[in-house]
Amino acid sequence: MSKIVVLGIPLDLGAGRRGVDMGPSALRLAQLANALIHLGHELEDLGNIEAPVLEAMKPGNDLPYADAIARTCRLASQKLSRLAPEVFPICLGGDHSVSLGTIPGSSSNRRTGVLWIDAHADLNTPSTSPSGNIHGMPLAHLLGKGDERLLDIWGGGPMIRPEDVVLIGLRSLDPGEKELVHRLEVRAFTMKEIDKRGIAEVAALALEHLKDVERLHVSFDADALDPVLAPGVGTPVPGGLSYREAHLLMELLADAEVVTSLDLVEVNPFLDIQNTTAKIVVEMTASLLGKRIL
Ligand SMILES: [Mn+2]
Repeated sequence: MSKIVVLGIPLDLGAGRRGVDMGPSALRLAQLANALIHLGHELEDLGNIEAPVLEAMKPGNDLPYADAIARTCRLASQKLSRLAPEVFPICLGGDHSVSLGTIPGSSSNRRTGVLWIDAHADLNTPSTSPSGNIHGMPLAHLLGKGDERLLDIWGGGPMIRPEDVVLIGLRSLDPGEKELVHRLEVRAFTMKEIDKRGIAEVAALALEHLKDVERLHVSFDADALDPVLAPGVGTPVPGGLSYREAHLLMELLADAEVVTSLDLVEVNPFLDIQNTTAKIVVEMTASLLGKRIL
C-alpha cells in the first residue's frame, strides 16, 4: 500500500473553454479519497495551489498567460518536490498545462518516463499552435521546445527524453505535432493502433518501451476517454477509449507496479452531466492504484 498525496491545481488559463478550474472539486466530490483509502492506501490531501483567476488578469500580447501559468506550475513543482520519493502524488487539474509543474515536481531528480494518455499529443509550440492555448503545448515544452518562460519552470532545456515518452489514445493532432512525433521518434499509440493491436498489447509495448526509467508518471487527460462516456471535457474528440479499454490499461499498469505519480486533468464539471466524468476518472484511478475485480 502507498502513501498518497493529493494536490489540486485549479488552473484554467491554458484552456480555451472555461470551467476546468473546477476539476479538483469535481474529483474530490466524486469520492477520490474514499475510493483510495478503501483500497488500504494512506492519503493526505494538501488542498489546492493558488491559481490566478482569468477575470482578474490582463492577458499578455504574445503567449497569453504564460507568466501566470509558469508561476502556478513552479509553485506546484516546488510543493511536490518536497515530498519523500516513496510518496505517490496525485495532481488534480486544471487544464493540461499543470503537467509543466507536476512532472518536474514528481521526478525526484531521477530519469522520469511519461505515459501521456490523451486524445491529443499536446506537442504544439507557440509557433505551431493553431489556437495559442498552452494546454496544447505542455509535452513539447517538457521535451525542451517552446517558450523560455515555461521552460524555466525546471530551469530550461528538456525535462524528459523523447525516448522516455509514450502517447496513448491519440486521435487529433495538428500538423506541427505530427512533425514533432516523427522527428523526435516519440512512441505514439493512436486509436488506430489500439483498435488493431488491442489495449493489452499496447500496454505491454508501452511498459517495455519505458523499462529503463527510474520514475514513471502517468498524465491522464479525461478526453482520452470516449466523450460518450466522459462528456465533461473542453476538447472532446469522438472515438476514444472505451470504459473497459481504459480500465484494462489502468489494471495492467497497476500489475506492473512501476507508476510513481499521476495527473488527472481536463475534467470540466461545467460541461459534464451530473459529474459523470469525474466519477469515471476516479474509477480509473482506483484501478491504477490496485483495485481488482477478483
Ligand atoms: Mn491533454
